[in-house]
Amino acid sequence: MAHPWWHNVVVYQIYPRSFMDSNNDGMGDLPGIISKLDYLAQLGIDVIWLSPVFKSPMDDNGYDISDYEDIAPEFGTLADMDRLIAEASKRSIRIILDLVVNHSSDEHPWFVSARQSKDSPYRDFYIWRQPKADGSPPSELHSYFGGSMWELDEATGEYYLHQFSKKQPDLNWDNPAVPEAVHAMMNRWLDRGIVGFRMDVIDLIGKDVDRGIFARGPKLHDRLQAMNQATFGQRDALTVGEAWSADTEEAKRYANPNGNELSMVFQFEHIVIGWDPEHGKWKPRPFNLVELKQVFAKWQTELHGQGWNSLFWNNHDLPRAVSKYGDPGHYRVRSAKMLAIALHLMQGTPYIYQGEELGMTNVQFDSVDDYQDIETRNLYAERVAAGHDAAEMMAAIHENSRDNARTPMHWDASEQAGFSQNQPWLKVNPNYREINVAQCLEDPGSVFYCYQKLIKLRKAHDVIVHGDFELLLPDHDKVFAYLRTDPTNTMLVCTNFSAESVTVQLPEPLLNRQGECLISNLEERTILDNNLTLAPYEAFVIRWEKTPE
Ligand code: TEU
Ligand code: CA
Repeated sequence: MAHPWWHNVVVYQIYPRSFMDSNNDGMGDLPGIISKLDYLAQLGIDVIWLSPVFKSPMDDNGYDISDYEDIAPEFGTLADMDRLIAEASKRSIRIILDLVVNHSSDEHPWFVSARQSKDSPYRDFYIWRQPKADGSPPSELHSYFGGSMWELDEATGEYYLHQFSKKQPDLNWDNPAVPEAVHAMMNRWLDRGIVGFRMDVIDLIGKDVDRGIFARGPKLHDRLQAMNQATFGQRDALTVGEAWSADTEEAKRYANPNGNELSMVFQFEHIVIGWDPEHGKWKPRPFNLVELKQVFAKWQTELHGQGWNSLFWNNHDLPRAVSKYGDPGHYRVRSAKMLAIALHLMQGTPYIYQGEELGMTNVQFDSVDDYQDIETRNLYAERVAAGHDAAEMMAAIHENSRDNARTPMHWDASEQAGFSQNQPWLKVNPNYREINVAQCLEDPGSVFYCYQKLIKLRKAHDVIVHGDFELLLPDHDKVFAYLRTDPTNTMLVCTNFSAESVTVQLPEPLLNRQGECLISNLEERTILDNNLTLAPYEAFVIRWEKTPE
């Protein structure tokens, strides 16, 4: 049976404003990305997911699009985009774009027209409701970026809905003209040579506002099936939907192997278990490995053969993995490699977020004014005004602000990390002199070469792509170990998520058999004793031919 091409690829996410600045205006851009394609080819990735590069007032760094058909001038031109597609293709790298169609910018011509009059042909592209009798918003809903989800439009006297900032009005997917316009736009980009989309908050497009249903709305899957049929369905695309609301049952609908919706979704269960149920990311919970393993094992086993997983620790909204789950101080390199090994050898398509392959860390700016992210700034102001402790809020920002991921990429040890000759839009992380691409490329023991090897292993060993998954030692609070098996291979992945040495007992059939060490972050291991002692943050992988009885 032929498997889709995206089963054995690795995707690399680029956040364009922070990747590489070619013209020294302090902002990353498309020519900057083109200049680093050889680096990405050396890493070995197959696909680039480009965060939004479209025209935008940049209220949410491009997740507020004012023209889906054109490139933001700070990032370049359509000609640069064509050149990026062509140059990437020469290196066998394909591009997927970020599709942000739950909302547009309030500066999109559709919204500009819509707010001019209730009779505008675009009025119904957005979601308008009458104020309550006392003039207050139609409901109490709270936006993700602070304040009400409803904004009063003075001119026409109605409120419009925005789940994110008030400069991101939600599109009205109940109006058939909206999907029609979106599908046509998607097809134009596919015709231009991109191979798919990462779909921003796609689980929100089926919403039923008056019944208070936002995620997983009643029309969601119909709309995705219609989109699939009208656009990428015939094109052998890679599509990945961002779906914070997805559980495994839901993910099996999105990523059904018959292919009538999406290739896969980003689910976030492994992320939100690290947050407080009430205060969310602003009150992080201590990391609990047993819980994390349960979540991974559930997704691995339930989607096996019935869907497809995406594998990620990081993206542009999340803290750096080595800071969250590893030890960025004493064991930065070793724990970053351990995390890469633990993640990449599960079943699914791995995503690497720029800088993760260097073991880049979180940043701690002293002042909230050094943060640029709209969510961080708004929520800090809102929560401190509501009486939350400012110091506690700063600590939460240090742990979970989206700007942890967004500081400029570290290319070398020169001023501004080689990202720009000028002051970047967001300050660089001061640790760039030790952690950067130039250093990694010189050091055979760097995090970079571990990622490079993991990508190569995926191409060489089908058991990584298609093998069964079995969690070992489920109750161990420091060790994450699992088996991948197929009719001819057994692969053991064994990782220590702690700064202590730990001794474990692995199942009898694995002991004393000579195998091949596929990868490790300390010395090679080819055989297992009765009592296996793992060093702090040690990770290794052994493969045996034939399944043990
Ligand atoms: O993210 C969805 C989202 O809900 C984020 O706001 C994120 O969950 C938040 O940080 C949690 O506290 C997507 C994009 O990835 C994000 O960058 C955008 O800001 C957002 O949609 C709106 O387009
Ligand atoms: Ca620039």
